[in-house]
Amino acid sequence: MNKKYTNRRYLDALEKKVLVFDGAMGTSLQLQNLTAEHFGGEQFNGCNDYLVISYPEAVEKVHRSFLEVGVDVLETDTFRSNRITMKEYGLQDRVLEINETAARLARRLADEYSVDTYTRTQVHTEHATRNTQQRFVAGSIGPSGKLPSANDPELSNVSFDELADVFREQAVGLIRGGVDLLLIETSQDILEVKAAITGCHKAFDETRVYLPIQAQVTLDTTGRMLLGTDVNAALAILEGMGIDVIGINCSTGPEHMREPIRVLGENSTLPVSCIPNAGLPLNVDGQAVYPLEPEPFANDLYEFVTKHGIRIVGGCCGTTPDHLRLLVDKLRNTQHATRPPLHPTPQLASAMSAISMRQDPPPTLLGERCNAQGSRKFKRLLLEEDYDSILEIAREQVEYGAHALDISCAVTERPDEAELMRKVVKKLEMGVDVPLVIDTTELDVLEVALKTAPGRCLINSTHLEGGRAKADKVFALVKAHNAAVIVLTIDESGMAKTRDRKLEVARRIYDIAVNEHGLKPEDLVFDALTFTLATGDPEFANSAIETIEGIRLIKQHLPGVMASLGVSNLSFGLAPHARPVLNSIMLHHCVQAGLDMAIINPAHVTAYADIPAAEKDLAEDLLFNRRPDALQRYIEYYEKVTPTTEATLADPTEGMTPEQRLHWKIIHRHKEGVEADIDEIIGREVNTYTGTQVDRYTGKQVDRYTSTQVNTSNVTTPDLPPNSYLL
Ligand code: THG
Repeated sequence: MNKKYTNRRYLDALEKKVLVFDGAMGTSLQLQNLTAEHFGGEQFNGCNDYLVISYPEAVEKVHRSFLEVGVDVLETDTFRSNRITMKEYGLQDRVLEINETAARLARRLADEYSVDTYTRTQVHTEHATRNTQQRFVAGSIGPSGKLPSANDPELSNVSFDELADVFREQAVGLIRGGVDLLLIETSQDILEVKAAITGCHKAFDETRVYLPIQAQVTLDTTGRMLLGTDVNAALAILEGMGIDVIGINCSTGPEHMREPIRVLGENSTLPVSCIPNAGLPLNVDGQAVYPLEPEPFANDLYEFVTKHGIRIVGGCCGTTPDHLRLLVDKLRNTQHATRPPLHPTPQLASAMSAISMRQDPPPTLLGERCNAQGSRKFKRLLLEEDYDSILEIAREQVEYGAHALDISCAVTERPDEAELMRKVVKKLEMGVDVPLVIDTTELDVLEVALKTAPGRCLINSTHLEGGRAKADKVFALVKAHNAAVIVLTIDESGMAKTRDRKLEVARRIYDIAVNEHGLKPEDLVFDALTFTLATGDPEFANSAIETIEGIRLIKQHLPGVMASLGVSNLSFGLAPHARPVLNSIMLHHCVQAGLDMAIINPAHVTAYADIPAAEKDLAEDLLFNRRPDALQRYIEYYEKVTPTTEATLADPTEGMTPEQRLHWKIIHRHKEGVEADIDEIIGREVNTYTGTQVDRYTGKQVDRYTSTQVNTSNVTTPDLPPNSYLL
């Protein structure tokens, strides 16, 4: 579905040339040595945004200084003109007026200069060429000063809806004043960016004026936003939110933006903008001084355009008309680098970082233990509201290899699932660096989760059991919040049991989601569902086969979509120690058929190659319904095997030497503790003089011939195919 724009002049111009934004407003106003009188009195002193009302000449002067050097886009002087920030000056009820006034001012000047080039050409040359430079106005929307995803009670005491409404109001003022685009900039908290985008969309619906949105985050010198979000995560979270340009601005000079700009240039399907400061500020007598000269500033941005395909550049704090003049001159007649069309792999994101939804090798493991219906322990902790211990379960899942975490807070004892979900999501988003899978059947719970999670979530799940009304609501939420969604193959006549029915239901839901709601096939993850094989009910004896083949059909016939499965359902009812092998074997065959994701306890996943042949045969007999007594034989086998206790399951590397442990972690892809193991191994420096090793941490001498020595012959390499984890 193509977006409809009331005014797409900015986007059209962007197709033709690199666009240059103006330079600093704040530092340029400072140079004018304005007094309290200019600001309209002591109570507004220092409120740059109020100048558009109290002394617009000052703002006009800055705008003109940049138009004169040839920039394409003016930013309105409204960076702080939202209700929350303006409250500091008691101006919270004049937000609409300030934004509209600022936008009108910039609009008038931009229009004046749009024809100016033409007139001057006529005056100064004999053969006037029509060379009109269009000038645009970007409505500047800076942060509110709140940090909705932080833990700080004061800074985060604002809801997503409140924030969205604050930005809606500002956007309405800017739209009324005639801006060409809305610019969300200098964002510190990715959740606030989502709220701001949501607010802009609301403003479009309210004014019936639909404009492009450019969203820019601010990264520190380490490449992260204030609360830790890196640029890959920002891209994954924002790209599908209905914005038109993504970029970075402020905080550093261009030199520190090189790496994130390369990442955006290579991975963003949207045009990318880059608006740096004139270097990192120096503190000179308590004043911020921006030291980067025009030449290196313009050179770096020129490189970003020609090397990384950046389409929009400009200047933030400390940049002067001289910086912008040089930039405009350097970019005259310069084309941005083009790149082959991107086929990005779909991503999920935590608040910090992004992961591919298709892990290589597959599958993406969605840890199942944070589920009040699937774990007695989690349920107890939830009822006790022991969020620290819940975080521990989550971390443990991640340590065992979970790439994302399935979260379900439905408990019959409590009516407030939404509030429990909000608290768990908030705790986990800041406590574990993996994306969240929101497992709920309730729309209100889903909405709360999406408004609390800074990351890009996967929703679990929707289906057509009660018709399509509810699925329509879920897809609308998916679209509005740029989530991905698991879709179960269930329709009005129940859970699809055969491979063909599974495909049929999947096709129908695909059509609704993609063709009617405008979701991308990559946003959909089909769950072909499986029944337990533990009942021995002949009706379900082929259900694993139908599920495996259903996955194959769905992946074949619906290009772009992914497939997931709640694997443990298969072994419900079997003795706990009999379940992991059956689950692991099922997982292997599903992955062969095209499964991308598995909801499973990662601690219980065993690589196919590590399962003894006898157990493999027993499990496959049952899975593929190869003999009538398969279930009985499977159960009997595990009755004879002593159950492994949870304690030993809890640490499969217990008792291993550091080398064995490292090897185990590498083949099982557990990155946690790998560095410590390596340090421990290489840390035993060999003292050549005495011929003994000294442990780097304890300083103790280690006998070379005890079991703790480096002895690679201890490490056996199982016979595994390349890239093998589960295959
Ligand atoms: N598809 C999708 N989502 C799902 C499922 C699915 N979500 C829920 C479930 N199925 C997957 N999650 C679990 C979680 C736990 C168990 C099974 C599936 C489980 N728990 C043990 C039990 O109940 O016996 C352990 C109980 C305990 O520790 O107290 O088996 O299919 N999309």
